[in-house]
Parts: sequence; structure tokens; C-alpha cells
Amino acid sequence: MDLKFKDKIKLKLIAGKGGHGAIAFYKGRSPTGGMGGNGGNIYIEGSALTYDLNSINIDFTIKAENGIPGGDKNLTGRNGKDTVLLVPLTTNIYDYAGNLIFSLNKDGQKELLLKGGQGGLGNWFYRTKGLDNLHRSDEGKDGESLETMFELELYSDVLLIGFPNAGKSSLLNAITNAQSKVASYAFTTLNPQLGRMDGHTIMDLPGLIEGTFEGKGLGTSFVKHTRSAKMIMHLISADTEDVAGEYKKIREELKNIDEDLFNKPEVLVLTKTDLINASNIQEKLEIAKQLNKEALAVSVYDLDALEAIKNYIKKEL
Ligand SMILES: Nc1nc2c(ncn2[C@@H]2O[C@H](COP(=O)(O)OP(=O)(O)OP(=O)(O)O)[C@@H](O)[C@H]2O)c(=O)[nH]1
Ligand SMILES: [Mg+2]
Repeated sequence: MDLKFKDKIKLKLIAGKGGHGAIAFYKGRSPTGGMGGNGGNIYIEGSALTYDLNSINIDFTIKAENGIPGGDKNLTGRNGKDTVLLVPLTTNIYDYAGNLIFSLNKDGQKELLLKGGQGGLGNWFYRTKGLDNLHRSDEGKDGESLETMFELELYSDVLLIGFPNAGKSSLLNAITNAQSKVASYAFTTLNPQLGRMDGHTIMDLPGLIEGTFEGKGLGTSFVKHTRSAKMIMHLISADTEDVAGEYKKIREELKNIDEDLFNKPEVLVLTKTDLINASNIQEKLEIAKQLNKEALAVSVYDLDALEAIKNYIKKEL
């Protein structure tokens, strides 16, 4: 899923055109051509089961079905089928001028984006309008069309942040239903990953390094996905020599990346405590508490500590 993660697409959307009105006659004389059906509409619907914009499987243009032409015996053509585009939460839809048209942030929220064109009138409609009009029928109207930009902004309550290899994905997997990729090399996580824990959403982010704010490492394109988060868990591996130094580097980086991100409430979490001995853990935790008074320590192998992390999150949210 990583490589295909799509959080921004440009789309030209065209609602269906109305069907032609028919020209038909009963016994060659009286007009009986029916109306065309209306063109299909285009709806956008928010879906909690959709993770990225890949669900919209398209090229650049999406068209709803045209209305079916009218028939004889004054039959109205069938309406074109509506097109419903399912999008993840939250998807913001803009026109090319950058105006926000809709923001879909609820599961099942369905908005009519473009209306299909009306079907044309058949010659039955004009039967009383004189001889000149006996062969008259109208074309269906064009459907509305729009060039749009869909932009996904993922929702989360808690962000896991830290240097590569700090153990962010491992912690996400340990406390939520997620299966984020874990490996001993840097930048294993390429895109934001989500997990659910007791109704809360935790987001695991790509590792930060010095200079992320200027595009180093994986850059800052993830930032828009952090806006909804209420708190940050800042992870540092307990086997780090200079906990204070690393903590300050990441804080500095966050400040450079985004002021709002920097200002979110934060808790420092020492990870991988199983790698060091008990007295060393205490020592490092003391240092951590001076940097961040609520600091915690955890290992993915320590079930009590994992429970404490979960409880902390539930208490804070
Ligand atoms: N011993 C031990 N190893 C851990 C623990 N948590 C993570 N690791 C190991 O640390 C390495 C990095 O873990 P990840 O969870 O991939 O780290 P990350 O912060 O998500 O890394 P990036 O995605 O590259 O930023 C892996 O080899 C993990 O197995 C832990 O609690 N104890
Ligand atoms: Mg990771």
C-alpha cells in the first residue's frame, strides 16, 4: 500500500448529458416522441473504509452516464445512472481556483457535486404548437462539469513522531489493530499509517531527521495529515546515548516544519527499554522527565508498559 498511497488527485468531472427528445408519429401523423432521460449526477460520498484516493480508479476524467433518448408512444427515456465517488475521510474538494467546494469528514456523508443535464422534449410535447413544430424535438442539456482537485487529509487523535528506527511502527502495531511495516533500517515507513485503539486513531509517521523541514529524508508532505491530531507521542529509543540532545533536535525540527505541529501537547516516550538494564532505564527516565514531565518508558515486550501507554492516551483524549 505504501507506494501507491495517493493523497492528491486532479479530476475532471462531467455529469451526464440529457437524452435527446424523440421524433416519432402514430400512424405517420400524430407526434408521439417522448422526452429524453436526465443525465446522471455525480455524488461524492465519505467512507471510513477507504484509506486513500486510489479507490478512485481513473484517468483524468470521470463521466456520469448520459440520459437515454425518448421513445415513441411518448415514452420518456431512462435517466443516466448516477456516479458515486467514495472518498476517504477527510477529503477536501477544490475547484482549480482553489475554492473549497466540499469537505467530507463523516462516514456516509453524501453530497451532490454535479447535476446531470435535463432530457430534451420530444415532438409529442409540441403536438399542439402548429404544423411547423411537428418535427420538433430538443437535444438534452449538457451535464454540469468541473475541474477539481481532491485532497486527502487523514484524521488522527495521536501522532507517533521520532527519528527513524525509534520504534514508532512497532508501538503502533503493539497498541492498535495496525500492521505497519517494521524493520531495522531507516525510513521503513514511507507514508502515514493508521491504527485504531478503543475508538481512537493513532498515526505512525515517517521518521524525521535534521533537515526534514527543507525536504531531507522523506520531506514534509505528511504535515497536512497531522492537523486533526490532539497530541504527539515523541519516541526516543532508550538505548540512545544523548536523550536530551535527540529530544531537542526533534523539537527544533518540528518547530521548523510546522508551528501548529510544534505546539500540540506532547509526551516523551522512551522505547525499547528491554535493550538496557533497569538502573539505566531509571537514569534515562529521570532525564526524560526533566525534558517533559509526563515522560513514559515502554518496550513492545512489556505488556504492562504497553497498557500504561494505552491508558495514558485514553486519559489525555
Ligand atoms: N528490542 C526492541 N526492539 C524494538 C522495539 N521496538 C522496535 N524495535 C526494533 O527497532 C527497529 C525499528 O523499529 P520500527 O518500529 O520499524 O521503527 P520506526 O520508528 O517505525 O522506523 P521508521 O519507519 O524507519 O521511521 C526494528 O528492528 C524493531 O524490531 C522494542 O521495544 N524492543
Ligand atoms: Mg516506521
